[in-house]
Amino acid sequence: MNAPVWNPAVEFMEREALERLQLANLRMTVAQALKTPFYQRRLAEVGLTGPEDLASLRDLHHLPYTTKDDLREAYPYGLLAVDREQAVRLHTSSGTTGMPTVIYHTRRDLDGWTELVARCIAATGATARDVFQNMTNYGLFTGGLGLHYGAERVGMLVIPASSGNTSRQIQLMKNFGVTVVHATPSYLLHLHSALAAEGVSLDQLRLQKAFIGAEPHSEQTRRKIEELFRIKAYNSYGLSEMNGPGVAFECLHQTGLHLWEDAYLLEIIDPRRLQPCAEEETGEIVLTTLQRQATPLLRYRTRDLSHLVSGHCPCGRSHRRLARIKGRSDDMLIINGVNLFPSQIEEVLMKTPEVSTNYLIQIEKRGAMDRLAVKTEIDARLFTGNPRALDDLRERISELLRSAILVKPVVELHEPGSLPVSEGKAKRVVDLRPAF
Ligand code: DLL
Repeated sequence: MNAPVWNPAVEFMEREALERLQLANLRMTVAQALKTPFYQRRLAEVGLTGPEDLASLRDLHHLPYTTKDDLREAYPYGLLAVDREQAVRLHTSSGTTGMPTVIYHTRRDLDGWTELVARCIAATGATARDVFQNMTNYGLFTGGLGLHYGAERVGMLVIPASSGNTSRQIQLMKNFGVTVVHATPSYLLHLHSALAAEGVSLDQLRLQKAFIGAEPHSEQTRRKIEELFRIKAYNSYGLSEMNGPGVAFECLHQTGLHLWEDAYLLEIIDPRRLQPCAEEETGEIVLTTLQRQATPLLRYRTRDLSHLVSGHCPCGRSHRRLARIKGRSDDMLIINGVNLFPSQIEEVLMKTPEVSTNYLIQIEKRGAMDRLAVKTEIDARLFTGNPRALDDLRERISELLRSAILVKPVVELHEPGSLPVSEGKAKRVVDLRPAF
């Protein structure tokens, strides 16, 4: 063992024992799911009458998938598997892309979630000696309360700052000697660009670590955050349907995100054929809850794309690792017939030294053709009145993008602070093409 750890018995469990535990928990989950009319119907359709029909983990493939649309249809109470009195909290999705979805928790569910988040935090080496500022929204969004209770369980001094009010965030960090923060990567980049205006230098802060997640970001963005703040930034993956944060997290070694396999059964499938992907092949993450009472979910299709990292992590944990999320199967862009992901554009931008911290991708229809514009803020010092230098930079970025995504975009260079900023998840793509 070469790592700080919260629950060694589970985190270093031998694979065989872990799989036995998964099977027992899967059976419990199916029994629990059968308490909802939704799953009674779904499981009857595939001829499954009870948990005893699952002889091994391989039988998972007989279970039906669950989709976001299923959750929407079951809204508000259709997937509640316990008596209303046993549920003590609910979280809903924002509903910005349609009807909201809801997840209920019993006391035991909340305790289990808190333990998972505590595990994640401890795996990065954070301890009760740390002062932790949680910069994500407290409320229905799971990043606020999820991290909050996990951090308290670790024993950190928690500052529940919530999102927004950048000037206050910076003052809190400075006044309380904050050592660890939690935020979306886009917000942290924004916060860095606000430090100077607040008259605060890095030397006045005690920051050592950031937990970043809730939105796709590239390795280059992580490095940029690490360099700008001179800290370590750990990737955190989760989704409201699987509690929220605490599903998968990087440990000290930053070699992929350990997915807690005692709590979630992981599959990676080809989203078209609905068949398992080969080892290390990129596909859609499908998750089954293994410990939840109030809202058990079977084979939930996350739409998130990733692949498994092969080999063993030096930390010694037996829980497998997901590679950084590449994007969502539904945020793939098709530009004049070429498929690409916004993350490919971000990767190029963030390794271009002149580019600062904010960018926006805009797509429009021009006649029959799609027009891709990449708007990016650059270092203020480059606006020297020499248009030639800016033209060269614009052309260089455009060419770098063309070789990465096979489409040559129109690149626009903007001064820092001129593109819209979000306090939570960044909205990086504006698609103005008419919907058919
Ligand atoms: O974003 C939960 C969360 C809060 C995770 C705080 C991490 C930190 P939702 O609002 O339901 O829940 O959004 C979930 O966000 O399906 C992914 O598409 C995306 N996402 C979350 N974490 C990452 C990440 C929370 N580390 C959706 N990298 C997921 C890339 C991420 N995408």
